[in-house]
Amino acid sequence: MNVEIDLRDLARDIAREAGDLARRRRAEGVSIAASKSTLADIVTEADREVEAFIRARLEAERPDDGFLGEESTASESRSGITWVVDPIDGTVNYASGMPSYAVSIAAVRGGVTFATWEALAGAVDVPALGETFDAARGEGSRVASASGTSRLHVASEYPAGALIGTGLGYDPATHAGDIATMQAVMPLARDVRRIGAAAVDLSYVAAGRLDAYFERGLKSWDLAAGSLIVAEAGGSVVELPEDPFGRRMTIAAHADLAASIADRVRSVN
Ligand code: LIP
Repeated sequence: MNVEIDLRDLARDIAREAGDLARRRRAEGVSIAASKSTLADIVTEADREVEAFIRARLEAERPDDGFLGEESTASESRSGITWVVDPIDGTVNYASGMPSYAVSIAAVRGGVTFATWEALAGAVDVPALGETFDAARGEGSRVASASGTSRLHVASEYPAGALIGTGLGYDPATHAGDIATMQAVMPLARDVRRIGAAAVDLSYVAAGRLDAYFERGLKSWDLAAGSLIVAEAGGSVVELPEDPFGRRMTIAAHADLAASIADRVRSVN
C-alpha cells in the first residue's frame, strides 16, 4: 500500500479514538482551562488531554515525524513528515454542548502552512454525529458512519444560489469587516451557515452539503485535514492575502464558485 493511504488510515484510527475520548469527557462535564487571544478564545482541559493523547499515539507509531498542535509545543520532523493537529476544533461549540466539534489530524510534507505544505493525508472525526471524513493524496475523499463508507464529491450546481458556510473571528474588532465581506458574497448565496468548526465546514463542502465555505484567520491546524478532504473531493481551496488584522482568507468550493467568491471578497478588502 502507498504511504499516503497508510498515513490516512493512521490519522483516521487515531482521530476516532481521540474523538471518543473527547465525547466521553464532554459527557462527564467540561471545564474551561484558560482563554487565549481574547476572552472568547477558550481552551478546555479536554483540548489539552486529547492533544496529549494524539501526540502520544503518533509518537509511538511514527517517532521521527514532527508535530504541530493547537495546544502544545511544536516538534521538528526527522522524517520530512509533520502531523498538524487540532484536538477539538469548534471548542466553543464543545464547551457549550453543541455537537459540531471535530478532531482534525493531517500529515503534511514540506512547510506547516497552507502555502508551504504538501498535504499527504487527513482525517476529521465528528464524534457527536458519528461521522469520520478522511482523504489520502491522489486517492479521493471518504466519509464513514454507521451506515457505511462513501466517496465525497463537492457540489457543482446551485440553481437556487449557493449554501455557504462562514465564520467570524474571536476579536470583536474584526466583526464589521467580516460582516461587510459576508454582505459582498450574499448575491451568490441562497443562505449561509455558521457551523463554528472549520474542519466540519470543510468536510461538509467536500460532501456537497455546503456548496462553499469562507473564513478569515484560520490556523494551520483548523484547515490542514479539511483542505485536503476538499481537494480530494474535486474541490478547490484558495487562500487570499492578509487583511489589516493579519488574517488570510480561506475559500473552499468547486473551482468556479471559489473564484466568484474570491472576486467578491477582493471587492471589499
Ligand atoms: C474555530 C474554527 C472556527 C472559527 C472559530 C475558531 P477552534 O477553531 O474552527 O471555524 O470560526 O472562531 O477559530 O478555536 O475551535 O479550534
